[in-house]
Amino acid sequence: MGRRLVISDIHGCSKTLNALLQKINFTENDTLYFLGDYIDRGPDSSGVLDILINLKENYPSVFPLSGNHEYQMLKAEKEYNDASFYYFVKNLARSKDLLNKKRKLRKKYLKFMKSLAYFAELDDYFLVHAGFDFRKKYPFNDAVGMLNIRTFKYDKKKAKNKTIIVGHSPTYYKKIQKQIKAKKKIIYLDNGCVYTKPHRLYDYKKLGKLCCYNLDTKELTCQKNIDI
Ligand SMILES: [Mn+2]
Repeated sequence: MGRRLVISDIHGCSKTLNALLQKINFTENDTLYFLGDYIDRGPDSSGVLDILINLKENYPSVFPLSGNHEYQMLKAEKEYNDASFYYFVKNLARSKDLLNKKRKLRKKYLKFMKSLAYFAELDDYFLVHAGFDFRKKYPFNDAVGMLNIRTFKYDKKKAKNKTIIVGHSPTYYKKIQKQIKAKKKIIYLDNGCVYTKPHRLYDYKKLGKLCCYNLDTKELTCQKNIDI
């Protein structure tokens, strides 16, 4: 039996992702889930998408989910005019490398981002970028909630008593370990790999790693950021 592995927010850190894939020794026998937020902030959004597109093409057991950054990029591409779209990508998202010479999203990235599911349900887990707003009648149809919610209350019935693995909210390394050890029903896996410098909200010394969680052995393997 292969492993079931989950990797959270990569944010343009392609070297760090490659190093983590090496470290976990990913093979075709493994099932690998990604929790979204592949692009923006870091230096190489296109490089991260290239890795994921390549993985997905070569391994049927790789499942990338959408994050709020992919969702926002698609929304901007659809709704903004040319000038404001370029401003958004260059200055706000900071992922100009996703564009072609005409300042449009490159087709392969557009196609990939459009293909992303919002959550995955396994026998014993739900995987989702941010979480579920269980106050809603249909939390699994609520894209905005699944991609953006910060804290949410676990609902045993709606979650079918399954453990929920989320990214999105930078979580200190020790806290990630604690949640796993305590067998929490919600596990925040994002150690904010792009936060490698002093930050107004976070203690960056407790962040800066890209983590991979093994859903069966509960083992956590992390790679320190090597992109920035
Ligand atoms: Mn996010």
